[in-house]
Amino acid sequence: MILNQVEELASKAFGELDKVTDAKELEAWRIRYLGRKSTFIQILRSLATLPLEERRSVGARANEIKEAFEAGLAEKKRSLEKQTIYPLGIPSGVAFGKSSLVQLKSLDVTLPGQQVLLGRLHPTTQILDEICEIFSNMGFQVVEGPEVEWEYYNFEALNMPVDHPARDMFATLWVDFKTRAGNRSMLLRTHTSPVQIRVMEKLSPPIRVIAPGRVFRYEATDATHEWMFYQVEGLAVDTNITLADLKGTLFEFARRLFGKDRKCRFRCDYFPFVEPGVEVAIDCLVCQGDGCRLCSNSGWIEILGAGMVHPEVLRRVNIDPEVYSGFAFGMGVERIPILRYGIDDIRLFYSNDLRFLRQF
Ligand code: FA5
Repeated sequence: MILNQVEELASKAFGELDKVTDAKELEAWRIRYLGRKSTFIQILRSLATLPLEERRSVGARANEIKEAFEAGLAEKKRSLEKQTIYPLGIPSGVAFGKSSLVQLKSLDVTLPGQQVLLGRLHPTTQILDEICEIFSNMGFQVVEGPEVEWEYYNFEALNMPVDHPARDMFATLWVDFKTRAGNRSMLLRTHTSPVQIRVMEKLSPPIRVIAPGRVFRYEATDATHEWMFYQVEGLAVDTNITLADLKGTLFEFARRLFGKDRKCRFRCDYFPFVEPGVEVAIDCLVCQGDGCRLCSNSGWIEILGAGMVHPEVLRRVNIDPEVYSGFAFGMGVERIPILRYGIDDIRLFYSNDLRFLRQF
């Protein structure tokens, strides 16, 4: 008799639980079936007065039903929470399915959104893009060469045979690699000039290229010297190319990059693969030419080496120096943002300090 009453109550309760649609209705259901004064709990309490046999069988079933009520209550609570409507916006960490979104009745669009942090290009990449654009607009084509290079391209083809003292200008990181072909050695290129040779081997004049890329030197670092840095090589070969073309090209480049007010200095320099050779420097922005740690108190920062391609270099790649002439330059890329923004140490570029990198 009591057992029938309990079963009827249970099927009624589960039917009602299915129809519950919000937290308020759920609480009312809990009080109706699990509250202290509810019929079901009263029945549970009255079991104590039943004879032992009946108490055992009815008691076991009634406890099963009570556990099922509690599990159903918890499950319903969870499913209602997933569909909660947030009148003041969606708190962070709450994931919404499509159906839940449809149920959103109001959303406060005036609340501040979550900030999305964007990555940015490294300052070196930014300046490389700018340099390439300036030279592209002057009619230069952008090419690339390998970072691990043959000794031949890095030195010999550039007029620096073994034991040439000028090799000391380029402290070299050698790659321990012997080829089956014999004794040819490899190295991490010390400058981008080997790309000149690779280009002239493949193309015939007129040639106008720039070659950006990383270079490596086995040397101590300081405020203006890194062991790994970027260079942009430039090469133009044609009939009647003169030093005036080199000067005009580089002055125009400096004007476009730094503005017309920056001073630009041309001085003689020596590189075995050009004749004559020059060095170009820009007045130091940190001290405005007065002298500081960055410019080693000279007031100038050297940004590139350049010159007229040596006839011997042209001959080696089967370009007749009696017919053609050319100019070449190689600039240090990091020195440019150093000058433009007054950065006082090149080592900041590759030390991965976000406080520095985020400023660009
Ligand atoms: C060269 O590397 C020559 N290949 C340049 C050249 C090309 C001359 C074509 C003639 C014709 P140099 O070692 O001076 O030259 O380097 C060129 C530029 O790279 C320098 O002016 C400087 O801006 C930059 N540079 C040189 N060494 C370092 C270094 N350790 N760290 C950062 N930048 C450097």
